Amino acid sequence: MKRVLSGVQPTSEIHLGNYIGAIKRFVELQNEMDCFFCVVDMHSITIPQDPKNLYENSLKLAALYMAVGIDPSKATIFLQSQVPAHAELAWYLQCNTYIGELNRMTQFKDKSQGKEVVTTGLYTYPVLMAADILLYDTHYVPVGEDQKQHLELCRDIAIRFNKKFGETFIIPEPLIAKFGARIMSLDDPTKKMSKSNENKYSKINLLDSPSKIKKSIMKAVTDSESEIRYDVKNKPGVSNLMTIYSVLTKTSLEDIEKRYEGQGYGTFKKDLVEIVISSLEPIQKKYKEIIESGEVEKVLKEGAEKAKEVSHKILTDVKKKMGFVIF
Ligand code: AQP
Repeated sequence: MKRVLSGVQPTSEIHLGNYIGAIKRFVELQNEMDCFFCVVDMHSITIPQDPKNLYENSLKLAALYMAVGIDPSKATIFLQSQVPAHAELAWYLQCNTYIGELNRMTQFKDKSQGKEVVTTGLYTYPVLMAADILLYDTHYVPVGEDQKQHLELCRDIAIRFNKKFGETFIIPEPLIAKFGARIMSLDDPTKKMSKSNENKYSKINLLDSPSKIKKSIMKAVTDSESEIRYDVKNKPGVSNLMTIYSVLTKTSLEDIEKRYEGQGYGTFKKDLVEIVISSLEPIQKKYKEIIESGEVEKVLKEGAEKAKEVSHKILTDVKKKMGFVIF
């Protein structure tokens, strides 16, 4: 059976971009493949985190994984920091990664820009991500479009390692959706919807209240026309809202265009508000039940055991190939 691994950072609330670009697809994949879904808490400390928030957000994200429909009896859910092999393999891989490669990472350039101090963790983050993936003999990695470059680096590192030390790693393939892999910010549709955007109306979080959802969508930047037409270049705001509409209702873009022909943005936005609220309502209800049940920690403990077992085999192989003494 082919294996899938992916992760989300527990940096703050999980938004619709994370959901449509990645997490929603995790649920579909769990029925077809052997899936490992990780809360990548170690990645999140590449930028400063308040310890209390990190703790709470990590458990919240695990509960959200389950609330969207990831079933712990089908897929392994775990915390990255509970499996020390991630950090260990990251070091071995760092010693096989070049500074020039990391210098080319656009996410590092974006996230470090204008900062007075930048940690080495932010710089080497893509190598830790490569370790996360390679540690599980992963075939497929479902991610949003923004992770494409990191996935390419992961593949380059794996190919180089295999050439140098002999066949060790499976070369993973990214699974990037043809549609919805880059949900844009509601306040600026030329930028991706992002956790770090300080404008709370730039995004819709999965646990947002109906009134916050309504306000965010009604305030969403569109254009000076009134036509509901999918045209990313000339109408990025409307096209982004249409993408969300289309993914959540499984309606084609052509059908949306027909449905709203001759109607203004107001009607379209009002309908979208209802669609988003009703799509998130069952997730929010399930989330509440999961939190109240107290089952999250049990799921994470069992997940970590399974993840340790699988990763230990690959890590041992890596160490042997590199010449480390193993008793
Ligand atoms: N806007 C997006 N559209 C589609 N997919 C997205 N992803 C992130 N933003 C979008 C995908 O969600 C998964 C988890 O993301 P993450 O938390 O690991 O990474 P991130 O890029 O740091 O998330 P944010 O929200 O964009 O945070 P900041 O503000 O730090 O930049 C990944 O598969 C990602 O591709």
